[in-house]
Amino acid sequence: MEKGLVLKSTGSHYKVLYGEGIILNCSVKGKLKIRELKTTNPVAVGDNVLFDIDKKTNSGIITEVLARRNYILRKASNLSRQYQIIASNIDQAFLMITIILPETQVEFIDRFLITAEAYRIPATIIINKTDLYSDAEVEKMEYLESVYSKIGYDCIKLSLKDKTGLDTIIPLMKNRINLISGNSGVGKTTLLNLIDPELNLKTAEISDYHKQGKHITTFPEMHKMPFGGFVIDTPGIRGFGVADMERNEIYHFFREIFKVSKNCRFTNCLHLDEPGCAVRSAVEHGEIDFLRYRSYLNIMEGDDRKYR
Ligand SMILES: Nc1nc2c(ncn2[C@@H]2O[C@H](COP(=O)(O)OP(=O)(O)OP(=O)(O)O)[C@@H](O)[C@H]2O)c(=O)[nH]1
Ligand SMILES: [Mg+2]
Ligand SMILES: [Zn+2]
Repeated sequence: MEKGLVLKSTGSHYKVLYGEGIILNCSVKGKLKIRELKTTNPVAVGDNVLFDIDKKTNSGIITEVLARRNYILRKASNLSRQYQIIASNIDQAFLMITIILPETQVEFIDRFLITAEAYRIPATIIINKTDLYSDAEVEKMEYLESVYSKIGYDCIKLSLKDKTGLDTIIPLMKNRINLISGNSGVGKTTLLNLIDPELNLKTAEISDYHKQGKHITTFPEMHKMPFGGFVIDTPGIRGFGVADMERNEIYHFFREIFKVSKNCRFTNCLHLDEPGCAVRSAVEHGEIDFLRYRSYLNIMEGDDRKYR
């Protein structure tokens, strides 16, 4: 029996790294030791697994997934209670956003951040394609930067075209397991190719007509970095169905809302229209940003059909 790290999962086949950098194709046969969580993918990128080597076919058979330190989940579909694990055992999550081409929605950012917050994964925002922005777009970028840095999320500005900002990101990624997420077309894979040109991963221009990415990366995949550590490139997602969260705990993961909520009149206040709500009053006084509060209301409404 060997122990390895899952680099890629297509749902039926897995790429596993073990020993002194050997990569082996693996599959799952028979019954896997099942965990408590109901997921559509029992083996995810980032999992540590035990496997047997089949000498005849030179492939592996995964027999057990070792306990996960953490994971990032999405709802598999609107109706089901099933979850999909995007990746596990992550040290740090980067959310790559763009102001235009494509335009990242604030609510998408917040859905990602609260998911990371719920699983205690430190999150950093990367704002890419700064070379494209007009004055108005720079203003919007700076607004978002001020909103998120005020509540404690680092924002790094990047232009992969001009190759500026990389020197800030690389030291943060060094010797860690990093996840990069974001809408299709923001430049996630382009970043990996710039860090390590030998990867030579597929990228594509965004569509002229829809101004959206073309969903080029189709499976999450972990890549070893030349400076030490790993980066998990993920398929662009349209949105994030908030997974595995009770309605009355959603506000716990909006840092600034949670902080102020201690002053609400009722301890079970949901910050909707209760009297004596300190959160609403902070929004009215501009201490909590209205866009963040709006994301909170939308998530509470539970309409996440457009966020998958
Ligand atoms: N102008 C400009 N274009 C960029 C920049 N970064 C990436 N691009 C372009 O954006 C397009 C999409 O980049 P990808 O790296 O394929 O995007 P992705 O996020 O991996 O997209 P998916 O795999 O579909 O999720 C490519 O044509 C890149 O060349 C940038 O900083 N400036
Ligand atoms: Mg990609
Ligand atoms: Zn309240």
